[in-house]
Amino acid sequence: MSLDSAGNSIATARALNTPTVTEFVGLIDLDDFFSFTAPGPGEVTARITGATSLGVGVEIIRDANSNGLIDAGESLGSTIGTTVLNDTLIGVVIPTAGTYFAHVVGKTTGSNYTLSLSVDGQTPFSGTPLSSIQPSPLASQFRRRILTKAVKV
Ligand SMILES: [Ca+2]
Ligand SMILES: [Ca+2]
Repeated sequence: MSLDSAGNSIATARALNTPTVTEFVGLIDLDDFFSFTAPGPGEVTARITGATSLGVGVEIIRDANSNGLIDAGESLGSTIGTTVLNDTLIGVVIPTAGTYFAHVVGKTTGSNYTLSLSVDGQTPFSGTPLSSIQPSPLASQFRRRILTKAVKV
């Protein structure tokens, strides 16, 4: 049994709640998928450090049609195929708030790696909960109801 903590597809992506994660890719597990939430439009930096073999790359994915597959145009930026040890992916444009995926790809020569993600230099994983940035439809309905009541009274 594998101790793989990050699934091999969008559907089994591991939700990141910290800006860095350390994992392994290699012959027994060539893909790791992580999901993260962007609070709004911006640019993502994805840095690989700690790799001990060449070819550990990362791509940022937006599953725009939510079908769990990486369709044409859904890879927003990639260092997959890199020949640089510990390559960094810079300036990946995030068009809108939402869930995005970081897909780490390894080679048959196994390697540990640490993935560090940031959005516009800010970490999306700490501070104010991202969900509070955009009020939910229920919350605004509730607010409208209170306002209506206040006007009537
Ligand atoms: Ca995996
Ligand atoms: Ca898709």
